[in-house]
This record gives sequence, structure tokens and C-alpha cells, in this order.
Amino acid sequence: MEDLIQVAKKIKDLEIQGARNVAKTAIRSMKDVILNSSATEPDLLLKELLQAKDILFDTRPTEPAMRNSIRYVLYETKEAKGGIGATKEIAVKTCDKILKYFEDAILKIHEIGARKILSGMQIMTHCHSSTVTGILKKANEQGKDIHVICTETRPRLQGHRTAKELVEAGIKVTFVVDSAMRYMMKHLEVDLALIGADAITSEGTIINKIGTRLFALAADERDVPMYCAADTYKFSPETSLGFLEKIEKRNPDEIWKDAPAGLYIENPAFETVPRRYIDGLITEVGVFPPSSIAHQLLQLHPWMFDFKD
Ligand code: RUB
Repeated sequence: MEDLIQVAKKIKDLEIQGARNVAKTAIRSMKDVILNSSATEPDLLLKELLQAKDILFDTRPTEPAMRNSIRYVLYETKEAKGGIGATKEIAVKTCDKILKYFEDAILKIHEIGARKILSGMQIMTHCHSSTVTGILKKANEQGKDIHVICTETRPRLQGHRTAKELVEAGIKVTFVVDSAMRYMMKHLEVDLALIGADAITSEGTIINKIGTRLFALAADERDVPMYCAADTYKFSPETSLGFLEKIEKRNPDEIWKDAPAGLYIENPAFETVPRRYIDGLITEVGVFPPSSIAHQLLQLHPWMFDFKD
């Protein structure tokens, strides 16, 4: 459990970032807990996993991909029949299945998403999403001549990562401060707005890095089609019961370290984009209107709706 606590700290301190990356790291850690467990009965193993769940859930509030993955491991472990050996085997297999799911899903999303990109397009993105950069790199590999405009993404500057990754892949990139997003959308005649997501609610609202709503408004003003690329593990099942997905608030120091005493600084990390601004969700099972996502998932991942925590 000591290693998992260290990993949880890295997730909390943003040494490990991005929804997919956070979820995969959490599951690798759960797998280590299972492999190293000295539990002699399934119930004791389950107790350890519940403890691991609490530690990991506490790291980042707006990360359903991590929550769903952990819940799936717990769900399958609870359902396992047999003694501790068989239960451990099921638990490890479930971790491997989830990790493989993420790998397969991302490849499908890259393939599907790249079809939306035509040669000559100017595509604008915000923050860093491995799902989005993968689509852009795939389109580039297919020989499409694209120009990407990406934002700095204050305060943690994830846009640097996007720009660096794409430039290294040989893609033409223009980098702007966040407040230039509307200006660029208009003056460069952007063809496509493409973002990732941390969460998707049952109503098809997207939750992504702060600034994404402004990005959506700017795209809407210019009639630029806006797509969100995200795997289905990012669905927040709690929202189907009326709960609100939490918006992570981060340390004010990220914005202004030596701010004058008495100044109140607000630092929300994410914000919502309602479905009316999103033309389509690019997922591993296809491109869908955001409003249909809950229905799709009832068929695809029924276990997601069976949570009790
Ligand atoms: C990252 C962020 C990304 C999504 C999607 O925020 O908002 O757009 O997580 O990423 P942070 P991916 O840096 O605060 O974690 O497509 O890689 O899952």
C-alpha cells in the first residue's frame, strides 16, 4: 500500500496528469496491491482494495475514468467465486483487461477521429489531451497537411506539452495565450475545434480544462464545428442519479505565488460545456451526439451503473 500512497501523491500533485494517464496509473497501482497482498481470504483482499480506492478517489475530484476503472476492479473482485487464489486471479485479470481496454480504445479513437480531419485544415485545441494529440498525429501520419493552433492553458501550461509533442511529430503549430482564443478562431478561419474531456455527464455535458467553455463559445460564434474526443470510461455514472460531477479547485499559488495579502484567488481547474456546443463525441465505439451517450453506455458498460459508494 505504501507504493500506492506514493502514486496517489504524484496524481494529487499533478506529476501525473491527463484523465487517461491518471486512470491507467491508478489501475497499475491497484494491480501491484493485489499482487503484493498477503490477504488469506477474499474479504481481506477486498478490504485492501477498498482502502486503495479511498486513497485514489481522494486525489483528483474530476476524474471518472479513474473512478470507473477502480469500481470495475472492485465489482469483478466482489463477484469472484472461489478462494483467495481465484479471487486474486480475477482481480489481476480485470486490471489487465482495463489497461488493454484503454490501449485498444485510444487506437480506435485515433482512427475514427483522423477521418474527421482533411488535408489543409486548421484545427484548434485547448490544454493537453493525449486523445486529441493522437488524432492529430494520426492525421499527420496519413499525409494530411494540417495546421494546429494550441493555447497556453494557464495556470499549469499544459499547452506547452501539446505544442512540443505536435512540433516533434512534424506538425505545423501556432501557440497562443488563452485570451487569444477567440481572436485566432476568427482571424485564422479555424476549420475544426477539437478538445478532450475529463468527464461526460449523463446529459452529454462535457467537463474539460478551464477555458473550454470560452473556447466553445468562440467556436460557436464562428460556426466552427466542435468535437470532443474521449473514451467511454470518462462517463460519470453518478450524474445519471442527479449528482453533480465535482469541479476541482486548485491551489491559488498556481496563479500568483506572492499575491498581496487579503487577495482572494479562485482557481477552478475545469468547467462544463453543454451538449449544444458539441457537434459530436468521438469515442472508441463511434461518433455520437453527446445526448446519446448514457443510452450507449447502458448497453456497453452496464456495470458502470452498479456503483454503491
Ligand atoms: C488535463 C485535461 C485533458 C483531459 C483529457 O487536465 O484537461 O484535456 O484530461 O486528457 P490535467 P486525455 O492536466 O489537469 O490533468 O485525453 O489524455 O485523457
